[in-house]
Amino acid sequence: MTRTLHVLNGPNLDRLGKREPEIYGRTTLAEVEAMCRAAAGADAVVFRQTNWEGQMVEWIHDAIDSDAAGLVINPAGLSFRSIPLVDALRMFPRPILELHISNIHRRDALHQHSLVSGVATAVIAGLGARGYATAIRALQDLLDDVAS
Ligand code: DHK
Repeated sequence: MTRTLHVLNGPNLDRLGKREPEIYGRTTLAEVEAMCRAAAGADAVVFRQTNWEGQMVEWIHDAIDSDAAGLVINPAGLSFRSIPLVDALRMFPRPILELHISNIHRRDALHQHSLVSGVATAVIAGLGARGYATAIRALQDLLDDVAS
């Protein structure tokens, strides 16, 4: 059976490629999506980005209701303040890979404490855009472990 992995991206990630390239690099979100699909291989990928907290919550509900096999989420700025996002993720019954392009632990105090990390299965930060492919492969490894 084909597994479906959801890759959700939060506020301002639609600006990747031109947004603070010294922090986020020059890879665009379209290129990130292509990387995710290539890394996923036979697994299907639902790839989404929103600047709206409520939309992100709705997409997590959709991942739950559509029986998504796993979730990669870059919550971006929502990481540090969104209780609704944390509450929604707590309902997701499968592995959650939290991803940050930058190493948030080396950044200013505002960007260091992710609330999402408290509900994520694992966290990847600081690998740049290639971290998305790493996250997809890590998610697949976790799912393969559960299946075997
Ligand atoms: C992206 C953002 O937009 C910031 O709010 C986070 C994250 C870091 C990233 O590195 O992908 O702090």
